[in-house]
Amino acid sequence: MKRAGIFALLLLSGILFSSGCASADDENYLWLLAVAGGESGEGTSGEVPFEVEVGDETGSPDFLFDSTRTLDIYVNVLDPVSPVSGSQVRIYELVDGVPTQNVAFRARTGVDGIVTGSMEIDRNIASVILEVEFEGQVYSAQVDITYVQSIRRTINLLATITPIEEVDSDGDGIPDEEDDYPEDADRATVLRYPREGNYTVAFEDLYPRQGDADFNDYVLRVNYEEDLNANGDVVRIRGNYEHVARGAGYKHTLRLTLPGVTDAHLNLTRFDRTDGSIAYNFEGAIADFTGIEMMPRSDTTITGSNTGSGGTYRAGDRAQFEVVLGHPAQRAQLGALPYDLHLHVLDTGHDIHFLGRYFKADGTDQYLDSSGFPWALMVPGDWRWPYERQNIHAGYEFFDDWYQTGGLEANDWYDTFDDSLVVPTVD
Ligand SMILES: [Ca+2]
Ligand SMILES: [Ca+2]
Repeated sequence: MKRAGIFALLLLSGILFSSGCASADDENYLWLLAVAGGESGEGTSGEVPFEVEVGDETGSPDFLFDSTRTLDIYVNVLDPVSPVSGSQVRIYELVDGVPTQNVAFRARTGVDGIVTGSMEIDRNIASVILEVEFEGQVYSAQVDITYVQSIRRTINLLATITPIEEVDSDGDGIPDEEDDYPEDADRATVLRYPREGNYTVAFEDLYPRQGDADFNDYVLRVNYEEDLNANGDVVRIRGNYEHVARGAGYKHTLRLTLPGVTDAHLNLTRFDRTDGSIAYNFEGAIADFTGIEMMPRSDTTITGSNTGSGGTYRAGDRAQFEVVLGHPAQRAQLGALPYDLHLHVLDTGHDIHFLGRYFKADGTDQYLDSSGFPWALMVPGDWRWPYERQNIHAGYEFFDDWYQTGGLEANDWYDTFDDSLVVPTVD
C-alpha cells in the first residue's frame, strides 16, 4: 500500500466535522488543511468521503514521578447503515516532532465498529499520529497529546464501502503485512517498552522512613514487551531485569504483581553474572500473579554495591521471563510501567511499591512520603544513579524542575548530571 498517497487523498476528500473542543482553530484541523494543501494523491475507485467527530478529553496529565503516561483510546467507525468492523486503528509516535514507525497501539474495530483501549507512552512524546484505515482508505491526524487524556474519534463514512481483499492468514482481522504474528490468531502486535534500550528502576529501601534520595539502594535495568491481540488487549508479557546496584545494608527480593492476572503461565530464567549460565528456571502455572519473586535475595545477585567512587563496576545477575496471561487483559488493568514491580525488604518486612497503586484509608498514597516524595523511580535509559552520600537533587540539577512542574518541564532531566556525583556509565 502506498500510505502517503492514499493518506493525502483522503485528507482532500474527507471533511473534518467539529464537535466539543474542536473548532476551526483546532490544531488538528489546521494541520489537516496544511497537509491537504501541500500534497497531492492518486485517486482510487474505492474513495469515500467521511466526517470525523473529535471528542478528545483534555486535562493536565496525572503525575506520579513517572516517566511514562497512560492515554485512553476510543475510535468508532460507522457507515450510513451500520458499524464498520475490521477497520485498522494505529497510533504512531512522533519523536522530536518527526513521525516514526514506532507503533504505540494497534487494533481493529470489532463488530460494534469500536476500538477501545489504552496505551502507555513516554512522557517526552508530545505528539502522535492516529491512523484509521477502512478498506484501504486512511484517516490520519496528528494529535498533540500534551494535555490529552483520552483520544476519542468517531468516523462517519458518508457511503457504504466495498471491502477489499487483504491476506489475513490467521483470520484475526489484522492483515498479514501488519500482523507481527501472521500465523497466530491470538496475537497481532508486539510493543516494546522502552522502544529501544532500557529503563532504570531505582528504589529507596528505608520505607516507611523517609529515604536519603540517593536512589541507589536497589537498582535494576528493565525492559518489557507486550503482545496484543487484534482487539488491542494484552495476552503476553516478556521482561528482562538486570541487577546493577545495591547501595544498601538491607537485603531484599524483587517481586512482581500483575493486577487481576490469573491462570497465567510463567517461564522465568535467571542467569549467573559470572558466565551467563542458567542459574535458575521456573516454568509453570501461576494461579494469582501477586508478589511473584523475580529476583532472589539481593546480596546473592550482586557482589558489590556499585555506588562508591573509584570502584570497579561489578555486574549483577539477570532474569528474563514470559507470562502467558490466562485471559486477555485491557492495558489499563495492568497499570503503568514497570507494572507493580516492587521491593520486598527482608530486614523490615515491608514491601515498597511505585506510586498510584496502594492507598491509605484517608485516600492518600501509601508510598508518598511526608514531603511528597516516592521511594521508587523509573528513569528512561541506562541511568547513572548517585554515589553513596549524594542525592538525586544535587546530581541532576533539573530533577526538581521536572517533578515540581508535574512533569511538564524538564522531561529530559536525566540527561544533565554532575559527573562528580553520579556513577560512571556502565555496559
Ligand atoms: Ca492476521
Ligand atoms: Ca495474528
